[in-house]
Amino acid sequence: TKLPRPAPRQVDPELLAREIVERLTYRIGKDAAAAKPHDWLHAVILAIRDRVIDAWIESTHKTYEAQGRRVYYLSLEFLIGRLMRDAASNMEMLDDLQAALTSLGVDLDIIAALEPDAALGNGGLGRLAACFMESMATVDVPAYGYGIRYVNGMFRQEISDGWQVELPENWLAHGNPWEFERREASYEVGFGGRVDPADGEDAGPHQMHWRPGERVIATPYDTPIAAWRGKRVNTLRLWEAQPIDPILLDKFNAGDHLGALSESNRAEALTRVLYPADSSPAGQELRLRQEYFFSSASLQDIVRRHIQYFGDIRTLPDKAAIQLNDTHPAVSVAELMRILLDDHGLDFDEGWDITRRTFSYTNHTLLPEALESWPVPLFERLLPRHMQIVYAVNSRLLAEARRSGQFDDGAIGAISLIDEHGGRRVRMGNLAFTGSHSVNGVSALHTDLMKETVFADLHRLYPARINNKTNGVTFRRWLMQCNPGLTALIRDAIGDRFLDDPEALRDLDRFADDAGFQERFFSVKRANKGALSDLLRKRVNARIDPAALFDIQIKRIHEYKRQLLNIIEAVSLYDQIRSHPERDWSPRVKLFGGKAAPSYHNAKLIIKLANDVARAVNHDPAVQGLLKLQFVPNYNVSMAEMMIPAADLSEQISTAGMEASGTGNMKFAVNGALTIGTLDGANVEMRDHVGEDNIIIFGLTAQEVNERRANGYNPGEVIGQSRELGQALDAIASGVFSPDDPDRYKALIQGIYDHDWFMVAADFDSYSAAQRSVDALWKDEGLWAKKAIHNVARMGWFSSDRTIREYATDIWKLPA
Ligand code: DL6
Repeated sequence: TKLPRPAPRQVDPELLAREIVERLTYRIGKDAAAAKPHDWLHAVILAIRDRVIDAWIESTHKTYEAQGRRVYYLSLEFLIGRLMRDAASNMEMLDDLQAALTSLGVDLDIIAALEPDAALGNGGLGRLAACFMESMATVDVPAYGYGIRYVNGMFRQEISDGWQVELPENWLAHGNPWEFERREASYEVGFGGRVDPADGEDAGPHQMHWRPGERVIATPYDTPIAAWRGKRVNTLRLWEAQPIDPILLDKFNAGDHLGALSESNRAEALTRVLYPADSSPAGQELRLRQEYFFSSASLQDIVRRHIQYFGDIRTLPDKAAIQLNDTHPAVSVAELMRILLDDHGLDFDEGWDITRRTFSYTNHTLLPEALESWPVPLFERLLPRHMQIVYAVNSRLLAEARRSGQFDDGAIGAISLIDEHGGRRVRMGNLAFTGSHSVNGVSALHTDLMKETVFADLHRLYPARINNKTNGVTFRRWLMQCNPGLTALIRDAIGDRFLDDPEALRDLDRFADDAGFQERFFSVKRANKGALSDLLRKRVNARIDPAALFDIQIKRIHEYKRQLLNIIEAVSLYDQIRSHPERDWSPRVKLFGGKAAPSYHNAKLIIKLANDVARAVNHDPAVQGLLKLQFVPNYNVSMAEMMIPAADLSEQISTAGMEASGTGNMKFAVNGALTIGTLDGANVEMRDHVGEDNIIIFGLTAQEVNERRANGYNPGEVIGQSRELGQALDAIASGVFSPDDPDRYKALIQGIYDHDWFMVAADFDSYSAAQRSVDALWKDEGLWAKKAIHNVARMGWFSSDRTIREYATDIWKLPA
């Protein structure tokens, strides 16, 4: 039977204005005269949301009717940022919205700035998940994203006396009009307790009965994610932990008011905070509890949906493709096995076959400290049934490896799910690898290195499993929304085709030499730089000249990303300008932004150093108008949307072999910044696409880094041969920039002399020479513009739509 559905809505400014006022009146309970900017924001979001919901319901019907395979993207992080402009633009109602608000006397920019950033992620991995959600909708992949609804997402960074201070960011303070609580789809998630053999005559040989000692409720909140042109709307389902008994009345009545709430507090703590660790596991019980909590709730939901629509658990792999975004959800492999064995009575081999055909896994880092593993006693205490399953999988895995006759004891040890060195630990990477039919890296170089390093032995055992899927970014947010000036200029030149097919940007190539186009290109860039300068003046009272070269490094602060190399080079440049004021220097503004994990001492010290150097340089009249440094506090998605369109030079200078891909590198290039970078991560493929004349590459390759490390690299000797490097290091180490605490940077700099794991000294001269070539190029406006335009024109391949199409065809086996 056909059930009634509302008629599709029209969009025109007048109607939209009426709808906004209606939402304001009946949903928020205010009239226009009393409404505050936040009320308008919510009323506007509700009006946009209604249109998104129409398309959402339509998409859900379409998916059910198709009876096809759905994708489930499990990720502990979704760094989605603001949604209002994104949704309005994707629903093609931004112009009408602007007109509607103008007629109501409301400024869109003012209310848009009030929307909090949903910062449920640390950096690249979480932002990639957000781009993928939008691209999956856009390329018409029926998908659910599953994650955690953290109350406090990424911390707010303040800079106090140059030091990072972490404060809680409360994105839910004014409520969240985007989400829908779905209590009816709640599940219980257990921890601890004991495991008994399953009773009953028809119990399978591998069936067990887990009796958890503790239980919490997982309640989902759904956010619709709209495709470009509203073609499909998918769901981001985030879990919140709730207690089974919100209050223990007997304790309360006995006068123990705090004790009565203890269970409630314990449950709520589970989804309270995002771990602010990037590339290193938090190493805490709560983190493992979070991982299992969202994995179990998501798996229960997926299996429930499958049984409801298809009836037979054995067809799960035909209808569900579950992508593990790094190892954070890797315990899902054991959880699905538990469900198949214990709840559905399948035997082990059949369960394992279904599991492997359902899961696939993406690796995002080779850094040893980021390869998650959990102490066996902790894993066993928290997840006793899963521990049994891990052991059972492991014994089969190791038997298979032995049978293959390819491995000695050392290699068998590397394949094992249990790391036997020191304390015994469960290796989550190996579990994810073994339990998946596909394992992918995120750039060509990274994938090659995966095969040679962390997964070398597993790769030998399963040579067809590793594949590459180079990352991408959504051009809707990272070009069309964040850079409307450039988007309009491109449309003017080559028409609208690139809006639907980013590869069509290639048509812009023929304008690279056109002086008139170059001039218009520069004037868009100058306007973006002006807007950023205004913002920084308001935020941090910085005075920066939009005519200078904007040289920007924004990303998490990490030694391998080498903000330190950039700062040391700035110190050296500062020295050179002072020594040779007569030279024709190119005026530069160096901008830094990024957060350091709170427990990462050196990263926090690097932030302080950036601020110390900035203070000295910015106050020195000798370099006025030639060099300026600014650390931009609280870098987040919204700040990236301002900084990237304003950049002339993008710093992608990680130690080769250490950055898995990078995605900031792509965002800058498509917005017309030139990249100065190493041959690391996706920089390698960017060079291939934009052409080596249009990117500034320097430094050791990944292979050379390896060789240097293997052959007894001597940084002291390298420093001895570079006067400029030696002087800059001495200045920093001797307290020139920290007169209040002259020894502040001694140990940091000594680390470069002693071991220099990140090859700062080895790459310094090459980096410095590359920077001087940038200075020279800056003086040739025409040539600079030509290269920048080639970058915009040739970056279409780095759209996350392309990446998602590759996942869909190669891994999820969806019809093309
Ligand atoms: O794949 C997304 C992103 C890459 O672009 C970065 O190069 C990589 O560092 C980042 N990895 C992480 C690692 N976290 N863990 N585990 O964020 O992934």
